[in-house]
Formats: sequence, structure tokens, C-alpha cells
Amino acid sequence: MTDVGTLRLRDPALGPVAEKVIAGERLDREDGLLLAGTDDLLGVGSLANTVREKLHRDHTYYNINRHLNPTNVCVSSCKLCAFYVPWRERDGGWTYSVEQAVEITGQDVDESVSELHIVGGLHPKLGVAYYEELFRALKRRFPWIHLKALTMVELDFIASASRMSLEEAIKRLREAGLDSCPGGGAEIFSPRVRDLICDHKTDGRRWLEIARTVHRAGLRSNCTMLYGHVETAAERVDHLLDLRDLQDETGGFQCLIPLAFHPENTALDHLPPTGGRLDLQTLAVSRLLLDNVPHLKAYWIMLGEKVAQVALHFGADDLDGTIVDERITRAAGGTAGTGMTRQALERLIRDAGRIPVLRDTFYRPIKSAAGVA
Ligand code: V47
Repeated sequence: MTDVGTLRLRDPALGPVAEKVIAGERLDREDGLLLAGTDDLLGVGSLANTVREKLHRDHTYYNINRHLNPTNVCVSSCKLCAFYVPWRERDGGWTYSVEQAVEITGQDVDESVSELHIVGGLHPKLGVAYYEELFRALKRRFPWIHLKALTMVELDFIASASRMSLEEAIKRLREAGLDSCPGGGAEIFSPRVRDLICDHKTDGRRWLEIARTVHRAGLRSNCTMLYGHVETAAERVDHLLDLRDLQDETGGFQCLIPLAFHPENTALDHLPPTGGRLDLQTLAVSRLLLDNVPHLKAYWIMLGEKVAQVALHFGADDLDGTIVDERITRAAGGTAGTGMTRQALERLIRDAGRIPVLRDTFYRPIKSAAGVA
């Protein structure tokens, strides 16, 4: 046992890291490896909690959101994914016309919903023109809604499918209503890992380059890390440090979402699902290393409600939202459900001893939302 300030650490090797955390000093790669490799889960958790409370006190953010997946048809065939249907093999595939997408969205959107999260497969026929039309139609019908749409991977694909520079594609999509970008597709940046789980996807360097371009264009985005498959702890640490370097440069990331790998129905279904230990330690290490990204999301859909709730004491300050219809995790055997009411989210937060804060996509508190989500 080692005591550092009010912290009690079972692993004495964490002592010097704890000193740095308390002094507000930046951690390095070696510190990250130590934090990721120790079996002192509660020690790492308490360090991450110190940072979380310094940044956000007891506040815990959530939003009222909906997901829209315009297509699940995808040319990328990532081994990690159970959501996609390959291009030309249309069984089980869907591709919504703009009218259908707006109609489906309208089925459960009212003025309480502040954000639409729009992601989908890489469909060769859906280029910039389709998304421009979709965003314009959504903004016409739901003018108050923030459109958080298109991952770095989708932007890359859509621009090149439309034979357009990335800058031009971003400009046009913004003019059509794109407000910010979600963090998906980052997976793990290591080429070794990408070869094994998503060999045809935009590579790690390019993902970062696109995020840089998005931020330079004045858009905010999120970032993710997919863990619990074939990656090593060192590859997770390096992924986080790559994100931190880019954030030092642009300041454009609002939040990191560590995504727990779900193997069912994927080409990697021989792998076991993640356990609570890896989930909580990965969140805590993320909070400690990514000192320049303000928010850390415990995505309840992938973690399950119970782990997400405990994660509020392991560095996380955000749970994502009400959602209702989530398809990517569900396709991969997710069991957490696909939607939660605002009341259930608030109860979960209060039961963890935290204070719920309803937010918009830019983490501005919303005083009261019309209607009930
Ligand atoms: O890009 C795909 C991952 C991502 C699986 O920005 C899988 O606010 C686990 O990025 N097991 C989509 N993960 C989800 C995502 C996200 C979610 C919530 C909020 C935000 C945000 C972003 O899910 C994909 C991929 O990295 N994914 N398949 C799977 N089998």
C-alpha cells in the first residue's frame, strides 16, 4: 500500500504517477503502460476520478438524441463489424431515399430531441449530393436539431466517391446543415491491428489527417477507441497519445468514447466479449492520458447500464443519450437495449451519487426540454 495525498494505492509502482496526476502534470507513454498494465484497478480508477472531479465535479452529462443509419450497405467489409451488408449482396441491406430517411426520423422525433447522430455504411452511390439533400431535408423538417453526422472514414469515402477534395466536400456538407462529426471509425490506429480487424478501411494516419482538416474547417468532432479485440495495451496507449497530439494542435475534439468490442455475428466471433475490469480500466487510463479532451463518454449501449454507471467513478462524465433505435451494437449482440428514457438516465446518474446535466451536442446545459423523450 502507498498513500499519495488522500489516495490509497495497492500498487506502489503507481506512486510517482499519482504524484504527477495530483500536480496536474502530463503523463507520458511509460506512465500509460504502467496504468494499463497494473492490477490495481481501484488505484487507477481513483486517479481518474480525481481528474474527473477536478474537471466536472459531480456533473454528469447526457442528451436526448436519436440515431439514423441511412444505409448498412458497405464496401469495406470490416471484420470487426456485424452491421454491414456487402455492396451487391442486398439481402438484409437497406438504403433509404431522402424522403424515407426523413419519414423514419419523424416517427420518434419531437422538439425535445436535440441531436441526430447519422452514420452508415460506405455505399458507392451515396456521395456528397445525397448527403447534401438529406441534411437540407432534415433541417427543413426539424430546424432545431443538431446534425452530428459522418465519421472521418465516411467523409473520406464520400469525398472521393464524388471526386471532390475533402475541403470542398466538408464545405458543401456544412452549407447543407452538417453541424459536427461523430468519433467512429478510429478503431486502433496501429497498422498491425487494422490489418487484422479492418484492412480495407481508411488507415490510422489518414483518419487523423481528416480529423485535422475537419477541425481546421471549424467543425468540432468526437474521437473513439475500439478496444477488447486483438490489440495490446501498448497499442491502446499509443492510440490515445496520437489523439492527444492532434488535440494539442487543433483543440477540436469534444469527447473520447472508448468502445467495447462486441464480437457476436462478426468475423471475429471467436473472441470473448470484454469484461468489466478491462472496460473500467480502459476508461480510467483514457481519462488520465487524454488530459486535453474535456469529456469522456461511458457509452451505455456498449458498456451496459451497470458498468456505465460505475464508470462515472472511473473517469467518465458523460453517458451519451436516449437513442431509442441503435443498430451497430445490436447487430453485434449488444444486450443493453437500444434506448433509455430521460428519467431512467437521470435515475442511473443520481443513484451513482452524481448530478445529471441535460446537454446539447456542445455540452451546453439545457434548462428544460419540451416533451418527454
Ligand atoms: O465506427 C463497429 C464501432 C463505431 C462494432 O461520436 C463496434 O458521440 C463494438 O462511433 N463492437 C460506431 N464497436 C459508434 C460510434 C459512436 C457511438 C456513440 C457516440 C459516438 C459519438 C460515436 O462502433 C464504429 C466502430 O468503431 N463498432 N462494430 C462492434 N462489433
